Amino acid sequence: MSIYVMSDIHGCYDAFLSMLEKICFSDTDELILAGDYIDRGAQSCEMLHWIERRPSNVCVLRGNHEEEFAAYVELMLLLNRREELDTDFSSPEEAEALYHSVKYWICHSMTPDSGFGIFDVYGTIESLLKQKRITLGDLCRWAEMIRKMPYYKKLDAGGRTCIIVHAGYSEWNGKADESFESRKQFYLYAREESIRSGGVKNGMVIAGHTPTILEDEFAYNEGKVFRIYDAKKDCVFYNIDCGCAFRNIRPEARLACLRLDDEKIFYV
Ligand SMILES: [Mn+2]
Repeated sequence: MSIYVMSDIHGCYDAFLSMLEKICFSDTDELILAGDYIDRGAQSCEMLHWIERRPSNVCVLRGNHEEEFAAYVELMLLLNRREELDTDFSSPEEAEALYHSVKYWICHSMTPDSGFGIFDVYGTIESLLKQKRITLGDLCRWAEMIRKMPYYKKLDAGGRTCIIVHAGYSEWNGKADESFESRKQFYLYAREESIRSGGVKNGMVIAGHTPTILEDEFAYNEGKVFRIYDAKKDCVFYNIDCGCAFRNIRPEARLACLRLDDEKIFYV
């Protein structure tokens, strides 16, 4: 009976399945996934289907890529309503037509600084529509599933208060960090601020979001899990995003899994 944590699978469904096999994940174990299941890798659809049918001992947290996916679906629904397009929720063709209307709308009526200028940045929705023939009904169901994903999970790990979150966590009231508008933003987007401004007293923060293959980032660790202890805060910080979606261009990139019980790390 163990607790495992993974993050930033980014459409690497095969690697994810290999990891479950490697750790011999069973019904008596618990798995916490710290977000970013989609985009970059080729198997976003497989990940969405797996999450939808996940067993009850798997906890799925929200990543910035899920948050953005749900916002894109919201944008499609907004245009569908506003222009009275009356898209059939069970038709792949009509979902694709709506997608192109949104793209056109974005290009022609929105200015980049209006804040709406971005849509389907990674082309994930487009490939789901074209290659997997998904419908607007599927997209809405997944957006709904995302809205139910919590931002973080708190548990006790060997006497430490352990927070698992996509990017960063701070205990302080108000803003976690000056450069973030809200706490939600910090949970989803913090990078080195996660360690600089975040943390839990007598605790542990396990996050992903910033691949440890990026030389310019604080958490750079040649594609291995990054761990640092801050004595002042008495907090252990983990970055477990080892950049698996970059495997084709970076041989050191891989998927990592942390077993909380003994802090053992597995790689595939
Ligand atoms: Mn992320």
